[in-house]
Amino acid sequence: ALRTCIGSRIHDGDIRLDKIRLTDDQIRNIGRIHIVACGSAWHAGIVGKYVIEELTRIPVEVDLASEFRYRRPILRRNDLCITISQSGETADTLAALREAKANDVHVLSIVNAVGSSIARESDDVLYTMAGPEIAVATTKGYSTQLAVLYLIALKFGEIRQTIAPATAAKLLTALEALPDQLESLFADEDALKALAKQHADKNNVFVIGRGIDYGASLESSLKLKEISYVHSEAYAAGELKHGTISLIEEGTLVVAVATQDQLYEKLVSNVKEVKARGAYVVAIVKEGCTDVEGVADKVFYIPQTEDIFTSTLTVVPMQLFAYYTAIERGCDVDKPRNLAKSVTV
Ligand code: F1P
Repeated sequence: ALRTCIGSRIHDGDIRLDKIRLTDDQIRNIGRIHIVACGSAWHAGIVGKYVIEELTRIPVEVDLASEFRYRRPILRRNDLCITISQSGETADTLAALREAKANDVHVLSIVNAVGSSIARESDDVLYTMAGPEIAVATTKGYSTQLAVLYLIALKFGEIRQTIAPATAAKLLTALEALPDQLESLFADEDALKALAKQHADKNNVFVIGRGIDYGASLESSLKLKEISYVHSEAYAAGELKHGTISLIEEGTLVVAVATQDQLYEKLVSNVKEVKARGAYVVAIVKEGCTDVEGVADKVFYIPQTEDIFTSTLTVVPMQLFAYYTAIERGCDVDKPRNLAKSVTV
């Protein structure tokens, strides 16, 4: 799915965002972007905020659709609203879209279901092309939503000249490498299965990260809740000392995501803090960051990529971990309790 989503949009080094109606002038004049979504799509939006702000310098707000629609958001004509929805039928996201349109704001939607309500009512649609057989708990839907957000950020960055051509070319190459890199992560499947078996009785899991890694932590944590019914919380690692650290005790499982070069050392200090309180720490880092081996109990490596694209890779070990934890705990991963494929009311 990721290969189709990315590959079909890049031709000879140029990104084709299908036939979006936003003109280059409109893109240059965007004042603010509002990303609005629910669940995993909202988590994709949080990562998207970091990437879009980094590459385009457009300020981005990310809202839960269920909050946005009721809070009289401040919307201006040169703003852009990006809604994200796999099903294209989520009631709150649809209502948020209508709120944006009622304020004359252009709506660009990232949707999987062709012809869905959100797709039909949006000014522009970019399809994720993840296929019709989507699971209730999103996995490839999330990866492809991220990919479309990266493509938007790169394209807008080129148009607004906030990224140099050489940087854009380097990022494009990294983007095109992601599908193969994602596939390579399945080499760790057995190790993740064993880890899930070892920790299947844990009822509290914390996932910590900084920056983009915090965004990926939110999605990783949600997968554990959705399919394995394990209470799990994601925290921006810098928040630990503001109270959360009290929850860490002997044997608490903490997953530390540390893929951002500039934040890596800080995250390693956080790992030391939770280790000192007895946590069992699983670290997810980029290849080559081997010094964490002496600090964490278990380390998983993701291939080298640009810092802004790591979330595509870091969630995969956590999705597999959630999957095997669910199986160990006897949960039906295909029919998570109380969860609907699309929330239309
Ligand atoms: C949003 C969402 C999904 C979740 C579940 C319930 O759906 O929260 O992320 O996995 O299916 O709905 P959508 O707007 O992306 O279709």
